[in-house]
Amino acid sequence: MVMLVMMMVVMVMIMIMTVTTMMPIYNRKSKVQVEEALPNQQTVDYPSFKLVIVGDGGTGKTTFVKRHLTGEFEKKYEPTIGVEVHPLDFFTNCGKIRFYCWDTAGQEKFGGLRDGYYIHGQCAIIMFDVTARLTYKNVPTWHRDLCRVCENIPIVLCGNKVDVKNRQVKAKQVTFHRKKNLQYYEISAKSNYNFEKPFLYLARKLAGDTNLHFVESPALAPPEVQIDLAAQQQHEAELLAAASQPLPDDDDDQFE
Ligand SMILES: Nc1nc2c(ncn2[C@@H]2O[C@H](COP(=O)(O)OP(=O)(O)OP(=O)(O)O)[C@@H](O)[C@H]2O)c(=O)[nH]1
Ligand SMILES: [Mg+2]
Repeated sequence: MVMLVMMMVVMVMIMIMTVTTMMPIYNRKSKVQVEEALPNQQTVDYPSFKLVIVGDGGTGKTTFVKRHLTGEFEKKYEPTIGVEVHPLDFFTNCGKIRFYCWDTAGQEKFGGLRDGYYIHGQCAIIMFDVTARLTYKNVPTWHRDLCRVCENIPIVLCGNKVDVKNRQVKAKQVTFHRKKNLQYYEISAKSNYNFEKPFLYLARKLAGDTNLHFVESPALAPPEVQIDLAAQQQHEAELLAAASQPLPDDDDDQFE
């Protein structure tokens, strides 16, 4: 009898351990992080993920995040100090999903914790500015630092400000994502161009469902500028054509 009870206890313990292990590990980590970062915010009962946004100062990270959140375009450049966490909700055919966007400081002097902000990151956006070459040149460093802390997370590379006519980084010159197996999108926070694409890509990866789609558009701030769609389509076509070309050996070093 005693043996039977003991066996039952062991079995129940094994069952509890199995269920706990099978719970989405991402969510558990995320909840702890959220509670630490946002002590006064309620956590939600639908899937939520920590999204780390990195990239040089001035590339448009804060502007991008705020399109969704406040409907306000930050015209004056105010460098982020440390990190700001913004919860962004999206509606998918599989239900609601929340990204806790950790909008980090790009400027070294305002970086503070830096690596500390990446811990338990579940997905990431690396942003550069197509009008400033140096910001693309620095992408490998952001990627390396991020991957040291967060191994094997889905990452999107975003080239922002494609609304600007005189861009310095041409679409076909962007090759880093191909080397590191990242997704790349050309975006313009100012015109809302491709705003949803990075989030959709990450949501699909995190859900493991390539058919996941958004069923409702998030409320966005009205576009500040109209993008020249014809010109942009040309850039996208060049990007596509470049993708079928062999990768240059060390173009990141040569890119000036
Ligand atoms: N033309 C254009 N300007 C943009 C766009 N996105 C952001 N900007 C401008 O770029 C400047 C920097 O934007 P921020 O969003 O503060 O940059 P950040 O990456 O958060 O900078 P740090 O907080 O220092 O890391 C601001 O003056 C924005 O108005 C865009 O899509 N197009
Ligand atoms: Mg910022």
